[in-house]
Amino acid sequence: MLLSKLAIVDSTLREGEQFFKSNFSTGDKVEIARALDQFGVEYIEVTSPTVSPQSYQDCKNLAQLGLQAKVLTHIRCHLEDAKIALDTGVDGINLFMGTSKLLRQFGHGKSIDEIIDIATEVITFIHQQNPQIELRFSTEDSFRSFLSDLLRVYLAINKLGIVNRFGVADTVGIATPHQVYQLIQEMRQCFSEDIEFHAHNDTGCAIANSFAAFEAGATHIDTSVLGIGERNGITPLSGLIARLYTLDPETLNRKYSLSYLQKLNQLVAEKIGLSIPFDHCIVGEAAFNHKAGVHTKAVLNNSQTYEAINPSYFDLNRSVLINHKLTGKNSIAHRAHQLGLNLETFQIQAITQTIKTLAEREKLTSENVDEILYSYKKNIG
Ligand code: HCA
Ligand code: CU
Repeated sequence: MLLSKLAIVDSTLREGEQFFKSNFSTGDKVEIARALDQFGVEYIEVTSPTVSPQSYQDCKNLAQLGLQAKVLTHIRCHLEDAKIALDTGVDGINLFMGTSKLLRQFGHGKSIDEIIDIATEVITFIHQQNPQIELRFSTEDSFRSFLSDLLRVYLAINKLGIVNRFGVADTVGIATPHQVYQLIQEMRQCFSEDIEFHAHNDTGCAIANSFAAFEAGATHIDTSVLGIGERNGITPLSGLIARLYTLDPETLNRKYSLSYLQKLNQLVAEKIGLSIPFDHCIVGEAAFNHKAGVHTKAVLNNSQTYEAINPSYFDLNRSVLINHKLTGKNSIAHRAHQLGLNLETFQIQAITQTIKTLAEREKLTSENVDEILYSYKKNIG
């Protein structure tokens, strides 16, 4: 699968609404949708209009914003839901239905044959009402479903010749990258329609699983900003972007406004009342900090030595930290040079030793380091 052809289905406004801290107002939804559009995701998935009268209004409103991104809504595979969704003017409808034994027994209570019958009825109805609408059918809890059941459902629906894409959902975040690769590859061999993948992050594999899906031929990957969603969420947009960056930064940069990623994350973080996690890919506070002397020396010579991702694509800066006991003479010399201080090697060595000794005893700031450098120069000068 080519990176240029991959589409991101961002579900911050659907799966993200299921996050325990989310409570987006109409205004929040519009702001987030516009920000996602500015970043350049291809699709924006929004909460089902059947949830409440306000969700219905919001869905309609978002569909009419005139965004570049296609607006999708996500509904149960029910005729009643489909009628309401059709009324909102969305570009596409994402249908889903559980196929695992657990969901069939304790969720909707339907057999595989009944699932096929209902899906056929709903899909045919939607197509009759609006042949232009983009349709996706997804099996919920795909990785705890029998492969034979999944293929039976996909192939029966595919015969209708209506659905644009089939979805695979790792609903409880249980799949491994290997399993994801195998399932998508199997599907790829059975039909040529697009394939969407939705990964939960319960075992920390959401980004790796999404990438495995892409490698096996998935055409659409679901994300949410900061990964927000049910429990601990789904594939975070920044994580997917980081993973894809390593393939081909230039293509990625042409597809998306990478320099807007930080603002988009900040906006969503603000709306849910949390800060961006320090270790979040690209936009977390720690992402571009270099510390140990061995690292800082090499990074100052060539940043690629210890960076898979160049922060400048994202309008971010790297920090080379020198105010600690792990610091080294090369980084101190670099800082002295930046400050316009001309010091001999033996002097730099002495200053480095002073900084290391002091840092063992107390917390030093970068300003402290600069003061030490200035005062050394003054005393000897
Ligand atoms: C959920 C549904 C879903 C649907 C994914 C999809 C999941 O349990 O809330 O439509 O592809 O994780 O299975 O988000
Ligand atoms: Cu989900």
